[in-house]
Amino acid sequence: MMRLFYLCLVFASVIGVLLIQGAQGAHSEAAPPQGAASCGCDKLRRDGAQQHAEEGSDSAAPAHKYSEGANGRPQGQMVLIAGGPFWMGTDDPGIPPDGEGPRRLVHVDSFYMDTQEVTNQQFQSFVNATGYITEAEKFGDSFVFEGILSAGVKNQITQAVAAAPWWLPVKGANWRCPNGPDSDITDIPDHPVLHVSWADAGAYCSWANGRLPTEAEWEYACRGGLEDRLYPWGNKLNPKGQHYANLWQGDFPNHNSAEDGYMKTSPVRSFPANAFGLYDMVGNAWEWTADWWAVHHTTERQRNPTGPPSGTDKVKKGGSYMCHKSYCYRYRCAARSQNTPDSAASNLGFRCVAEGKT
Ligand SMILES: *[C@@H]1O[C@H](CO)[C@@H](O)[C@H](O)[C@H]1NC(C)=O
Ligand SMILES: [Ca+2]
Ligand SMILES: [Ca+2]
Repeated sequence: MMRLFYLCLVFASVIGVLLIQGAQGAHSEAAPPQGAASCGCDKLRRDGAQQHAEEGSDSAAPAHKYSEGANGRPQGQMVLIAGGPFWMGTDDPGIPPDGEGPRRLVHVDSFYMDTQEVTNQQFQSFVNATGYITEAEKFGDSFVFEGILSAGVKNQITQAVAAAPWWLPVKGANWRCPNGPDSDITDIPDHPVLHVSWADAGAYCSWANGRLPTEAEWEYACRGGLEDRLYPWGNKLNPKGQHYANLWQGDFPNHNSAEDGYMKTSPVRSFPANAFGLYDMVGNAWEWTADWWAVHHTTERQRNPTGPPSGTDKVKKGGSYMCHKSYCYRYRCAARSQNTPDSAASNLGFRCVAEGKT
């Protein structure tokens, strides 16, 4: 415990500032009014993000490297998701510029899926076994929601992202220190791992004999067999007054009433599973998918679609504990958002899938 905490504090000596290049770039046009993109951290771009994207071979490397010697999955549980056709997307989009529509018929083959978001403890097992170093650790910083930073850390940061001022670039924030350098994961082993880039997530899944889900697989799984419903459990956000996901209640970003019991992330499986036995498909942490981002989709019937062949951003699904309807109505199965693959933040995690029976 002491050692882990020490590791976090080593980085705390200097709280730095990231220059956010291109924060007003291509995303702005796609973003809905009143900063609706905000809690999705899609305004966040690393300095030189473009350069990174072009070094494609770099980010692909870890997956291969760590797939060797993979020896079964730690702790986690997968369920078989029986394949079939489903209606992907919606003709009644909550956030039209996100490309939630049109509603289109898609078939996915059977696959196994983690019932839960990958946890800190699971990621620790991976790192213990492989010595993997995440991109945020290499960069030396990551984005943390200001509402979960300590005053000490917050006071030393002078620059935020203009379009989303509640995101602060924090030196020393990474999966081991998710709320900033004076935090650590010792007390939250069963919370979703955060501050993992797309390549980090892929490396973990590969090590665990899996891969990231396609957006179609993820959405099929989210819907849990229900047709034309907003959420994994139906159309009412809080059936019988119960909370079914870790979201934001109150006035974002200033007041989080935590009516659902959690100000930040919750332990995985804290809310009811959907009909497929999957927990936290919406809320808690956003989840990376394998697909590149695009907002125009064919209406032709598709089988196992994998998204566009290339792009600059990856699709993430499900929303997070920071999502409130007023700013980020993205805790719906059809909703989607995007980040550059090298992004990392205090509300972004993942789960893995594996090939199903053939
Ligand atoms: C990782 O390694 C550390 C140090 O050997 C050990 O204390 C810890 O229990 C390991 N964690 C997991 C999840 O394997
Ligand atoms: Ca909450
Ligand atoms: Ca989630």
